[in-house]
Amino acid sequence: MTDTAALAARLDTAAREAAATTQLTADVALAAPGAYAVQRALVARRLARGERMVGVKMGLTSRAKMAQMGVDEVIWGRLTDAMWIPDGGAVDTAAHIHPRVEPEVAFLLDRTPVVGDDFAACVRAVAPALELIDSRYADFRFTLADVIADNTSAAGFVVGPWRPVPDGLDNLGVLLEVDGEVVQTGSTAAILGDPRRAFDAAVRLAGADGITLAPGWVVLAGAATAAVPLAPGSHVRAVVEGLGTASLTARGARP
Ligand code: 0L1
Ligand code: MG
Repeated sequence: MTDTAALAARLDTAAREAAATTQLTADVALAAPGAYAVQRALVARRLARGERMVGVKMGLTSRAKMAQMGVDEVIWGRLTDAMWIPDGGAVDTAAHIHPRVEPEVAFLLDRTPVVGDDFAACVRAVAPALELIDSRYADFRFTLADVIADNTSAAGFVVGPWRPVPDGLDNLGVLLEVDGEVVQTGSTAAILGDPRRAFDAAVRLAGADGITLAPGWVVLAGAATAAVPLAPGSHVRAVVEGLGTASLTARGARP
């Protein structure tokens, strides 16, 4: 039988000590339902330490990432207040194993949605965002079950200024800049064809796991480009056409 609590403790320790662990699936048979149970137990440990849930994130939302993992369904993870980095704030790279950043779009919920609810009726605002991901597995290598258990690599997120949702969200240009240089370009179309679909997926998948999405919560829709490593001393900015920017600085001496 899978020892969910022990697997969650192993991932929690890896995150807290910024020391990679081996893939859980190297030791136990794990499929998606069991992996989500580990994720639940993992985040429960954070909540027991005083953190609180502030939203959910969608992962593997681009065709490229899905193909890389050999799946055709998105995955999701839990966001807590301790993961929320103020816009323009600092991240301690030494507190992470091999952090990466990716540009995203964030939604602010106005009310609790149920499956089939209309996006416009449930979402109060949209913002440019950055997600900080950090796999707790060595070499950033994992199976689908491993990454689900690891809270889909969630480590932190930045939300830029909220603004009312514009009419078209499905093809906004996205830039990821490091130290003022554009290192990735993309489009919000890379997020499930339209980031609003990430909202539907969040309602469906988190709801199936018993999560009630609450007013004021954030839904991180997914990445619009590949993630890039976060180097100490660097300044990273996401620019989303018509929405604005979100940024962070990585603390630490430049290599
Ligand atoms: O947010 C994401 O799309 C990450 C999902 C997990 C895969 C990865 O860590 O790249
Ligand atoms: Mg992401």
